[in-house]
Amino acid sequence: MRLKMVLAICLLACCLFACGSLPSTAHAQNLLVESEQEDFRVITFADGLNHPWSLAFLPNGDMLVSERSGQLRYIDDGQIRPTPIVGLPAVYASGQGGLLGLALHPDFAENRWVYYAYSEGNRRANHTTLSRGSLSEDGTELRDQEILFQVNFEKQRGFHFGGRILFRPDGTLLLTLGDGSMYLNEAQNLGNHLGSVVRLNDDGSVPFDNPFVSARLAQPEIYTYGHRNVQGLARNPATGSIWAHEHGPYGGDEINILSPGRNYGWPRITYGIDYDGTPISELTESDGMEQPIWYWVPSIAPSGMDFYQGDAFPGWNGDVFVGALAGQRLVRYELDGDRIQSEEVLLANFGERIRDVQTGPDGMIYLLTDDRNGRVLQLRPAGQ
Ligand SMILES: [Ca+2]
Repeated sequence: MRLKMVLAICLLACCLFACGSLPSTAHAQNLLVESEQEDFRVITFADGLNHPWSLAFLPNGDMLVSERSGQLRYIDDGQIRPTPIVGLPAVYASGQGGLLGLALHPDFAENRWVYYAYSEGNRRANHTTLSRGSLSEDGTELRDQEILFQVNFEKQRGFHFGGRILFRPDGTLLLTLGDGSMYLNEAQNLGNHLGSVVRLNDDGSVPFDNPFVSARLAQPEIYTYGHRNVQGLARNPATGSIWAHEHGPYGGDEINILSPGRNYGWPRITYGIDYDGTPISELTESDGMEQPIWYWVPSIAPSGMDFYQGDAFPGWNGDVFVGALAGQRLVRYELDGDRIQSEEVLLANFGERIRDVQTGPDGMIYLLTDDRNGRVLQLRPAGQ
């Protein structure tokens, strides 16, 4: 990126922070960014969303967006329908909890199934749940709701729910979970689902080939464990590997490649320390525990991840993009198979917490910003 562009973005960002009363549609509208491989514009595609969390594209190009406060919104040509989709259950919307990840069934065009993760319960007893409902043809209602999975541990307070959902080519799905924050040691306990990623059939039943189906005292849904709070999940199309990133404590956010039955170490090994400065573990590695393929010190608080494949940005094909909340950036990694070769920080002076990253059917990249007046941003080639 040329220096003058950096300066221009810094100046814009400074102005925006100074002018905090600007309506969100005014800020960073149609910003031009020059970067290593592609020059692009950042367009406000839709705004007025209450802490949007997850974005899913329908086959017709329309979008569904979850709002953490519990609404599921339908976006039609950049217009958010004023009435949220009806039929969703009550969610426990507090702290990091609420309506979280979305995914469409691979056969959505036939069965209209929308899968969604959320926290339910109350301050003293809550857990992550996965449900599905069938979206009416007019997109106004979710029908035939079914609860497919619930974490078997009632935790307190609104932290570390995970909440990303990914369908694999074999028709099963993965759901990421968190350690519940006050229960970090439970991430090593296979007797409950805290701190794990679970694998389910599309109807919520347990796949026969899950790694712990025959293990005594282990929950059969568990696919991987030893995670802290996983909020990014995507499949590398070049290798078929499943990538997941998770929030560390103070430092030590990680990207891991998920392999069935493996232990990713939290809290026994970590590259982070606790928020009060005390060590969580002296160890960064240990036998029988997987190493991350990438970690961030200091933390960026990663959320959302997608591998880019599309025609709009040929220079980015095969790259993986990661959003960041506290780090307020979009990060791009160039890969060789499952190895990260280089990192480029994008939108670093943009002043937005990024919650989700998705490639659209049009090849544009879409981001959700985490804010009370959250937006859908579109990254489009500079010349368009
Ligand atoms: Ca780890």
